[in-house]
Amino acid sequence: MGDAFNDDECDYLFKAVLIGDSGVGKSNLLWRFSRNEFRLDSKPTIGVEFAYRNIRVGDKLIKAQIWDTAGQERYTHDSQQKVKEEKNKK
Ligand SMILES: Nc1nc2c(ncn2[C@@H]2O[C@H](COP(=O)(O)OP(=O)(O)O)[C@@H](O)[C@H]2O)c(=O)[nH]1
Ligand SMILES: [Mg+2]
Repeated sequence: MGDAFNDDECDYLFKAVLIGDSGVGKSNLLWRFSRNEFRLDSKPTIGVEFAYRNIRVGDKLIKAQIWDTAGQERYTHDSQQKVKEEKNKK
């Protein structure tokens, strides 16, 4: 979905993390946003997953990188680690 362009070409890169209790619809929100899909039988997210969507606003190219986390407490540490790792990359 959205226009195809790579990291170097985009004017802005936005990173957002979805957090919330398990089963509230975070993964479906992300699927709808990135692929325009809805899943009735979605499985719990393990750890962290992410998706991109490229959006053109006026003459600016925006890359939205959305992180989806698992709501369960036992994955919280993993999620925080992944987010930290990703932050350090840029
Ligand atoms: N009817 C309805 N069901 C939804 C909606 N969003 C999510 N669900 C359902 O709620 C359940 C949990 O959704 P999921 O996206 O996996 O939640 P997550 O655990 O927060 O990622 C799934 O069975 C989805 O199909 C919605 O807007 N409407
Ligand atoms: Mg999920």
